[in-house]
Amino acid sequence: MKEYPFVPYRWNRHSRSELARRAKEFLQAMETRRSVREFSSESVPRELIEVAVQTASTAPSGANRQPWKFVVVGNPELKRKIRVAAEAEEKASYEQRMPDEWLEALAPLATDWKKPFLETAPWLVVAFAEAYGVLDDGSKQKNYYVQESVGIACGLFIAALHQMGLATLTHTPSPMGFLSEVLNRPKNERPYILFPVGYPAEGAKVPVIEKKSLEQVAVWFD
Ligand code: IYR
Repeated sequence: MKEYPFVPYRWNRHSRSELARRAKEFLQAMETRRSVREFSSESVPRELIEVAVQTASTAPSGANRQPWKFVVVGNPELKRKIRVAAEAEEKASYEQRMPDEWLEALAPLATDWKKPFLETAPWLVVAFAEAYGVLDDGSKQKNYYVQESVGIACGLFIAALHQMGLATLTHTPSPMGFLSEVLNRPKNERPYILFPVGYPAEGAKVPVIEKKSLEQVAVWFD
């Protein structure tokens, strides 16, 4: 059997009080995050998006395959193309495909098929999931737990953006196949989530909605 190298795991031990302080500090920071649908057109340095993608890419993944690709679009013509294609799909969804039950569920968010943020936000970051890997010789390599892995990476991406003070939205135009075409992605990559990224617009509003309480989301056997 081949032996693979291991190194000691480096981590910091904190006192009980410091653990509690850090835990609450992070919770409080994340509690202020909201999905934003009104963006400022103010530019955002590319380096900040790079850091967010690097943070996302620290995510654990099945067999460490890191089956994600973050396609970052700042080009105005490409953003317009994406908006036009997304709105065409969304119009058909809202007006024909989504059942009443779904439309009612979305009512508190006041969303509709119009997606101006796809042009206003300085960056669109499209996360793609690699259904399988492609090796240098062109052969396919199996990936594992792709949905879970990319979901975790996207969660870290959202947290990174929020932590640095930028806003985003987990936008999932449906169906998303047009993103593969517009962005010229290979067959093994499937569009997963489209994130507009930028500063919130001056006076941006968000719907009044609530997160479930700890009691609602946790079950204990201690
Ligand atoms: N993709 C549509 C509809 C939509 C669906 C869900 I579920 C949401 O939480 C929000 C919107 C849109 O982006 O408008």
